[in-house]
Amino acid sequence: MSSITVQPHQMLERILSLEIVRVTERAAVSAARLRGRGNEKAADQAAVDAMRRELNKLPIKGTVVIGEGERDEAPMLFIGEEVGTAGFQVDIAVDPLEGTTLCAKNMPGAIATLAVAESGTLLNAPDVYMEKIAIGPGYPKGVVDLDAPAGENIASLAKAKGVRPENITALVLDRPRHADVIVALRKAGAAVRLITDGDVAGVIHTADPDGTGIDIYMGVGGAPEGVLAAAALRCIGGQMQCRLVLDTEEKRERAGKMGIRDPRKKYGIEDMVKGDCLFAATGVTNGDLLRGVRFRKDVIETETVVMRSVTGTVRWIRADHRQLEKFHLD
Ligand code: VTB
Repeated sequence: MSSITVQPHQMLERILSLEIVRVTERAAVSAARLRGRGNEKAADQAAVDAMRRELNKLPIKGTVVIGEGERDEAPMLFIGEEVGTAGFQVDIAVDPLEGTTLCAKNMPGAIATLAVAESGTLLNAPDVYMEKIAIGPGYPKGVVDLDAPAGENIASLAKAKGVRPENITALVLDRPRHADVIVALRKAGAAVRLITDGDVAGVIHTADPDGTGIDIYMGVGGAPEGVLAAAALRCIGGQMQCRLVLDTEEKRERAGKMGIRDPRKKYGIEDMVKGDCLFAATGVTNGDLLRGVRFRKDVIETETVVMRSVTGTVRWIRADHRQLEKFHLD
């Protein structure tokens, strides 16, 4: 007889790692119907509705800690909303449509994503900006630092990788606020790849530099997206440091209400995701990470990545959905 006993909550967690795939799949299909229609709100709402419906079928007692906004302003999947039928208590971070603009313009990189973790272990981040730096696995701890100049980070990353700075590529959101950092990165010799949106996938790209060509992610993006990306890196490895941008009294107060005592705190992955977690993302539009939803005559195809931190397993799931009537109800 095997001496290994699997606790009920561990078993549930294993089962959930496949169950949450359905959740992001359905959100992605609903959003994908609205690709290229120029209506960000409608696409987002479709993804939110589908994700909520699917989350409410899961055997969990889930609390949304990263969601679509505060209770008053967001009709669904608001922070504090309870989802699921009952059972093991979990924190849930959702971004039903990460890259609403990408979807509305039918540009690459929109995804439907979520993370699940044991109750009380995900950072309750307000919807503010967050400074971020991330690299993939296999480097000594502390090789890059959020507070070091961009040039220094590139030099030490190149050294650790055993290449010249010219062989390092940094991914940065294309925003005016990043003008200085882009200049500094190029001055240090690095190539800069710019994205218009989608820094959850952007951070994940650093985990596979050979496949994606991205060695490092740097810049200021959304805090909710930061927590989701941290959950992914917790599963696949890598380093990430972040700091909330709490530059007004109002934001500091909001953060305070969410339990944030030190507004200048530098968060590592383990500070944002304190325990084991699951992460899933399904492609909405085609992207480097995931293929977008394809509507064929009799089949809807989806592609999903699902990760589990306990084992570090990463599954790539291509699904053919045949009961189209079900999907047409969305
Ligand atoms: C990023 C990006 C997101 O928000 O987090 C960005 O990854 C940050 O906000 O896809 P700004 O757009 O204000 O710069 C998104 O673009 C989505 O809202």
